[in-house]
Formats: sequence, C-alpha cells, structure tokens
Amino acid sequence: MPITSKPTPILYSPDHCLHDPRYELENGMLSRYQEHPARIEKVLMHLKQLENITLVPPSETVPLEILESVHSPDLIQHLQKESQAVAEQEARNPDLAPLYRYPYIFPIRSEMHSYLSTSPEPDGCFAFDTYAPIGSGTWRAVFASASLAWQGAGLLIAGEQVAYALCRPPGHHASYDSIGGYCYLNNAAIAATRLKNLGPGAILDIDYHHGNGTQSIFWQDNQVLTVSLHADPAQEYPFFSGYADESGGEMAIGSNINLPLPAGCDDSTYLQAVKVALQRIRTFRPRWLVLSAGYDTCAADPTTSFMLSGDAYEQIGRKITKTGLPVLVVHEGGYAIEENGGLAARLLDGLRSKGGE
Ligand code: SP5
Ligand code: ZN
Repeated sequence: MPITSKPTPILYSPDHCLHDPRYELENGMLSRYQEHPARIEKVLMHLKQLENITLVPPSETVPLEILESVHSPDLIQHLQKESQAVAEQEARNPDLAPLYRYPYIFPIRSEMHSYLSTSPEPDGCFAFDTYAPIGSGTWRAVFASASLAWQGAGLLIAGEQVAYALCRPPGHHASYDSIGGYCYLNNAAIAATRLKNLGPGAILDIDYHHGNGTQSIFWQDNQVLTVSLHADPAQEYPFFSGYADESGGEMAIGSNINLPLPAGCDDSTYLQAVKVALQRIRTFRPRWLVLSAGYDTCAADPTTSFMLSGDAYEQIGRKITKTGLPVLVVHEGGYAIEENGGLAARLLDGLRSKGGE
C-alpha cells in the first residue's frame, strides 16, 4: 500500500447484536444457530487493526421506497409487525425472552395463502425455510444491515474505489417476497439498486451457498449481471436453485451466471472459476461491482466442504482489482468465527493491491 492512498471505509453498526437467535433446526433437533453476533464482532476487531482503514458509523438509512422496490411491501410490513408482536409477547411474559418465531406452516397450495397470511401464524407465507426466525430486535437489525449496504453504495457513488459493509444479518438468500438461510433483506441487492445510478453493474457472489435471492431479484434486469460461485446445489443448500442452466429471464437472457463447484473444492479449482466469472463480468462492461463475500468456502468452516486457504482470498481480491471497477464488499456468510477476520483482511489486501498478480 502506498502511504498516499486514501483509507478504506469499513461500515459497521452495532445494531446487528439485536438479532441473536439461539437455535436452528437440524433433522428434528435443535442445534446452535450458526449465524451469531460474534461473526461480525470478530471481523470488526480484525479489520480495525489494519493500516489505512477508516471505521464509518451508520449515518444513512435505506429509504422505504427503495426497500419496497427490492422487497414486497407485505414482506417489509411482516418483518416490522412480527418483531413488534414478539416484543409485546416478551413484555407480557418476560420469562419467554429471548423469543423467536419460527415458521412451521408452509402454504404450498395457493388457496392456503390468503387465509394463512391474515392468521395469527403467517410466518410461513414469507419464508422458504426455518433458518430465518424473527425476534423482537430482528427488524432493527436487518434494517441497520440493509442501511449499511445502502450507505456503502453511496460511498462508491461519491468516488471511493473500495468499501466494506459489515452487514449482519446476511442477505443473499432473501428474495423479493421470502426470507430464509439466515437472510431477511437482500443487502447486496439494495446496494446494487443505488449503484445503478452509475450505470450497469455486476454482483459477484462468492459465498459457499448459491445466492438464490439475489439471482431472483435481478432475474429480469438486464442492467445487473449476477454471477454466483457456489457448492453444487444438487448436493448443497439451497438445493432448489444455483444450477448452471439458470441464465436469466426472457427480459435479461445471459444476465445470470451460475458456476456450481464440486464438494471439497480447492484453491486452484476455485480460482479458475473466479477467472471465468471475471471474464464474463468484463464482457458485460459494468461500471461497478458488488461483492457478496461469504467466508464459508474456507477449509475451517464447520458447516461446509470447500477447502480454501487464506491465500485464496487475497488472490480473489487481486483478480477483482485488475478489473479496475469500484467494489463494494457486502458481508454474507462464514461460520468459522475465529478465522473470518483474517480472511476478510486477506480479501481486502487483495482488493487494495496495485495491479499485477
Ligand atoms: C448466508 C448463509 O451462508 N446461509 C446459509 C444457510 C444454510 N445453512 C444451513 C444449511 C444446512 C442444511 N443441512 C440440512 C441437513 C438435513 N439433513
Ligand atoms: Zn453461505
């Protein structure tokens, strides 16, 4: 890093701690919820110690009309109402706190929808799995997370070359009208919506899991190229999307690219796929890049199969830098809590490298 370069903004809000479910469901048993506040706190501690960074506190919130273009107004209202309802339930019965509502009735036939959505148990109308429970602080946490992504996009528009939004909860599994996979609001999509003011752009998703929500939000949008590298959905969550033949809606054919990778994927296979992804991105001639950065691809991750080393993240960053695009990093998954800070630092080192490999 030359001493003259500008400090890199790291956006952080403490409000993510308001969302802290204890459990997720695994084969009928409860296990510890993997998407834990410590994930972000540890990354923050690590990035804070880097040279030439500036910690940026929240100073902007995502406008409601933007939220209601990326997500259905019904979903937004549902998140607000459920958090409020849980807060009231906890106030009536403090012994229950912290209380999280999990969907358990899924209206898989359309006639079930209208009745369920106005019933006391509507959660399944807005969720595709059980991994996104709602507690009293969930709305505030997800709104703060989305707002960081929005603010980060603003920094790129103002001329920053790299910014890192420490979003939590993550967002890439959240679609227009459904939540799941620890995700509620699609932070990357919200950032991209602001960045479209600069012209067409790309979202590159390097989380271990397919970014099904991001894919679906931009499915018919030929101004946003969505590219996702992930574990083969034939073997891994989310199973229902992420296949190589999903290439965009009829309004935007070719604007979605999925690169599924085999279980156990190592650095060289992964970096080859990054190269392919970046070639496709260059061809699209974007003006900006949102990087949905998950670290659940690392060898130490307790929930996944890929074997990436720390060096791989720096190489990913270097390859991206060579596109010359301004990059907003949006934090997604990654459950090796002790490792993720170091990996985020390596990625950022790569993103701040000057040119050559
Ligand atoms: C943002 C992100 O990384 N979300 C990941 C959400 C999925 N995590 C858990 C998937 C585990 C599926 N295991 C099912 C085993 C059933 N036999
Ligand atoms: Zn993931």
